[in-house]
Parts: sequence; structure tokens; C-alpha cells
Amino acid sequence: MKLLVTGGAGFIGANFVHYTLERRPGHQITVYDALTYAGNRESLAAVERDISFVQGTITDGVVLDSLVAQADVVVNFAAETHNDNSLTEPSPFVETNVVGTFRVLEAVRRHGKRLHHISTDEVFGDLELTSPDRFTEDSPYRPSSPYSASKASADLLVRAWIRSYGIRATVSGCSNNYGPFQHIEKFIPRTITNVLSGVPPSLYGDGRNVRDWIHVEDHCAAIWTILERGRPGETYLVGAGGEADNATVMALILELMGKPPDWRRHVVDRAGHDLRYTIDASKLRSELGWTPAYRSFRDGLAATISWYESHASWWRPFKQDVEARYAVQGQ
Ligand code: NAD
Ligand code: TDX
Repeated sequence: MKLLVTGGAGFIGANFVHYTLERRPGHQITVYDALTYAGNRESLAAVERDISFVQGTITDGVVLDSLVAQADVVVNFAAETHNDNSLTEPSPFVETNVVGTFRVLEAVRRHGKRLHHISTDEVFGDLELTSPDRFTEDSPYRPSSPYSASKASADLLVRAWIRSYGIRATVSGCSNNYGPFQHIEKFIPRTITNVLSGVPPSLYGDGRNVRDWIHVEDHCAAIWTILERGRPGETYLVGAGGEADNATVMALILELMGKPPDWRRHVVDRAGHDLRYTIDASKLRSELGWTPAYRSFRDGLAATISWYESHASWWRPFKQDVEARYAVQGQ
């Protein structure tokens, strides 16, 4: 199969490329990525000779069209992905996540190609901290931030193209990923690299907000499960039962890194901060037989800490700029 992986130089996209080469050998992979601040070719350095790489944006319909024409399947990871950035500068979120997805849809429609679109649980907004509710594929769309609204918009476009034009597309909505190659603006790698830099990590608000953590390899396995066995037109939620509040996650990282639990800074909360995300992944588990391989968050986190310890050359060049941006926001 010829796979076109958009956004393949980002966190999940790069992990998907590595996962595919290791666990699903025999496919031809072309990565198409704009190399924004979040894209990093170093994440693909080890597989440079096994893939093709084209730099460009999914909003460029002409280049995209020629790449889609040559592919069998498109997996669309390309997106602006950081909530905090979407609050200060929403424009690229609308451009890439909405207009870019529209261009991807038009290209797959024109050439009759299969699409798998990567979405997020954030399209559903948030859940109360104490409610027993979980998101399902039927939960109403109630996005809170410019980021999640742009991802929700993209999903609605995909659904309309399925219904109106009959494109062969599937969508997956995953919970919070962690693992190697995640940009250090995000919570877990920011916390780890702060500790490695001798700076106490930043906890937003009261730290009670809950996220549902999944190891990125389990997400990649779920995407392959959907590519191989998913029903065209369907959406599948992906989650591994990894709910934890931010204060607990930070305390675990501090413990694993030999720091006291209160070695942290309480900083200003995120505007409109979603309280809780929790996924019900029954459909993916029961219909397609997916199960997560990572059983222990503690072990997955320890392995992730080791990865950042041994890959300082990957993240260190960006640390100062990332923290300078946070400092402006008091975070
Ligand atoms: P990331 O920010 O690490 O990577 C995004 C990649 O997309 C980068 O390589 C970037 O250069 C590229 N890109 C950005 N704009 C582009 C454009 N216009 N054209 C082409 N490439 C462009 O993001 P990630 O965490 O790997 O997320 C990948 C996908 O998974 C996104 O669609 C995101 O919404 C979704 N998702 C992420 C998570 C998570 O926890 N990280 C959870 C659920 C869903
Ligand atoms: O320094 C921090 N301190 C902190 O307390 C940072 C960066 C974050 N936080 C909190 C905010 C959130 O409650 O940690 C939680 C996780 O924050 P992020 O890593 O920014 O992730 P989140 O906003 O939950 O969104 C992530 O999951 C869903 C991804 O970035 C999205 O792309 C994905 O769709």
C-alpha cells in the first residue's frame, strides 16, 4: 500500500511512521509536512532512507492533489495542535485544521482514495469532574477552545463529504497521548524537560483537571486496526482508561525523577480550561478487537522520562523559546 502521511514530522505522525515500518513492513510511505515550529525532521532521521519526504502545507491544494493521486491511503495528522497557542493566535488553527482538511477532502474525493482522519476527544468539550460520564461516538460536539472548535469543524466536513460525496473515510478521536517525540510545549514533556533543566514545572490552576492518557504506540496500533478493519464512514474513539488529574501526573513525574512532590509552581490557569476528558472506547474494542498494550501508566511514563533524558539534543535547542512564550502568559 502507498501511504500518504500528512503531518508525519510531528509527534504522533512520526511515531506512526516508525510503528508502520517496524510492525507493518512492506508499505511505501510519503510524509507530507509543512515543518511548522512543531514539525521536526530529526524525528524521522532514523528512517530517512525508508520513506519519501515532501515539505509543504495541506492548504496547498495543487501539491496535495498530485501526492494524493499517487497514494492508496491518506492518513491526515497535519494540524495545529496546542490549545494554549490557539488562545493567543487562532488564525493558523482555522487555516490548517479547517481549510487544510477541506483541501484533503477535495483531493481524496477527486481521486477516489481512502482517508483516515485523526481527530481528538476535545471536540466534545468537557465533562464534570465528579460525573460518571464518558465520551462516546454519539456524544454531542461542544468544543471549548479555538483548537477544539477547529478540530470539530474538520470532523463535520469529513462527515459531510462521506454523506454527500460517498468518500471512503474513517475518523478516530483519541484522548491525550504521551511518549517519545512529543513537542516540549505539551504538559508531560514540558514537565520532564523542566525537571531536567533544574526548573520547577508549572501546574495550571488547581491541578484538578483530568486527562485520559494513552501511550502513543497504542494510538498508532488503533489507527492500524481502523485502517485494516474499520468500516468506511465510521468514527471510532480511542482511549486506554488512563484518567489522572494533572497534579497526580506531575507528582508521579517528580517522584520518578527524584524530586519532592511540591517542587512545582502554581501558575495562572488556561482560559476556558476543559475540566475532564474520559473516553469510552467500547466500540473500537468490541467491534474491531483493539486493546492497548501499555498496561501501566507509571512504566510508560518512566520510559518516556528515559527517552527525554537520552535525547536532550532533540529538545534542548527549543527549550528557551518555548519557556519564553509561556513566560509572557505567566505560565
Ligand atoms: P504535533 O503538533 O506534534 O504535529 C503536527 C504536525 O503537523 C507537525 O509536524 C507540523 O509541522 C504539521 N503541520 C502543521 N500544519 C501543517 C500544514 N498546514 N500542512 C502540513 N503539515 C502541517 O501534533 P500531534 O500531537 O502529533 O497531533 C497529530 C494529530 O493528532 C492532530 O490532528 C491532533 O489534533 C491529533 N490528536 C493529538 C492528540 C495528542 O494528545 N497529541 C490527541 C488526540 C488527537
Ligand atoms: O505546563 C503545563 N501545565 C499544565 O498544568 C501545560 C503545558 C499544561 N498543563 C495542563 C493543561 C491540561 O489540563 O495539563 C493538561 C494537558 O495539557 P496539554 O498537554 O496542553 O494537552 P491538552 O490541552 O489536554 O490537549 C492535548 O490532548 C488532546 C493535545 O495537545 C491536543 O492536541 C489533543 O487534541
